[in-house]
Amino acid sequence: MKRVLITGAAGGIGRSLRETLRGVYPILRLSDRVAVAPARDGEEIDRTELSDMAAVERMVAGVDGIIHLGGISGENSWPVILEGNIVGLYNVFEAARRAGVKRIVFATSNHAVGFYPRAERIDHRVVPRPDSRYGVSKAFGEALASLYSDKHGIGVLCTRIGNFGEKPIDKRRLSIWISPRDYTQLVRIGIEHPDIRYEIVYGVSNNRRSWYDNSNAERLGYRPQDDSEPYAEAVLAAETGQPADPIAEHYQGGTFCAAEYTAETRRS
Ligand code: 15L
Repeated sequence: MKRVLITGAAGGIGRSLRETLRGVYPILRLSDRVAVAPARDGEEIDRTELSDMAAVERMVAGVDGIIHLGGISGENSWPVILEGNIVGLYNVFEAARRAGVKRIVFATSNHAVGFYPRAERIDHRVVPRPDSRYGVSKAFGEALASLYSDKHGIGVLCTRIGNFGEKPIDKRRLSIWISPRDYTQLVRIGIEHPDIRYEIVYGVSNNRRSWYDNSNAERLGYRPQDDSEPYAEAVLAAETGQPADPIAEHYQGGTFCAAEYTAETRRS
C-alpha cells in the first residue's frame, strides 16, 4: 500500500487517523469537502464533494486503498442523507472500481443495527435493524460494499463504529466506545490483512459492557487494548437522577431509536 486515501479527513476520526497513521504508509491523501490542514511530508490534500462523480474520480486516482469516513455522520433530513451517504458512497465505490482500487475500509455504524435490544448480544451475522435514516444509509453502504466485493473483487472491511473518542461520554457509550488506538488497529487490519474479501466487524474497544460478539474482528487478528470500565463510575455518577427515555434505554441505538418514534407497541 503506497498511497492510502482518507475521506472525511477533516472530521474527528479523520484528524485522529491522520496522526496515528502518519508514516505507516508512504503517502496519505487527505480529502474532505471542507478545508483540511496543510500537507506535511508524506501527505497530499484534496477537497472533494462526494456527490460530484468527476471530482471523486480525481480524488481516488492513483490510490491503493481507501479509508472511507466521509459523508454525513449522524441523523439528518432525507435529502442530506441521500446526497452524502447514498449518492456519495456509490460514487466512492464506483470510482474505486474504475480506478482499480483493491481495498476499502468503510466506516459504517452501530446505527445500522441500533434497533436490537440492549439485552441481546449480536454478532456480525445479524440482519440490519437501522434506527434512523442515517442507519439505513449505513446498511445501504454495507450492501453496496458486498456487491463491489462479490462482483468486482474489492476487499472491504465494514467497521460498525460504536462511539469514537478519547473516553466514553455516557452510559450507552460504555458499551460501544472505541479508543483512537484501537480504531487505528482495526483500520490497519482492513488495509493490510491479506485475506479480506468482505467482512463486517464492530468498531469497539474491549469493553466489559459490550453488546457485541466481535469474534469476527478477533479472527482477523484484532486485539483491542482499551476497556471503558475504568471510566464507568464517573460516567454513571454524572447521569444519576437524569430522566431516562424508555425507548432510548431499551435499544442499543439509544436516542436515535427514540427520535421520531411513533410505534404503539414495542418490537423486542
Ligand atoms: C455514530 O454513528 C455517529 O457518527 C456518532 O456521531 C455517534 O452518534 C455514534 O454513532 C454513537 O452512537 O454514539
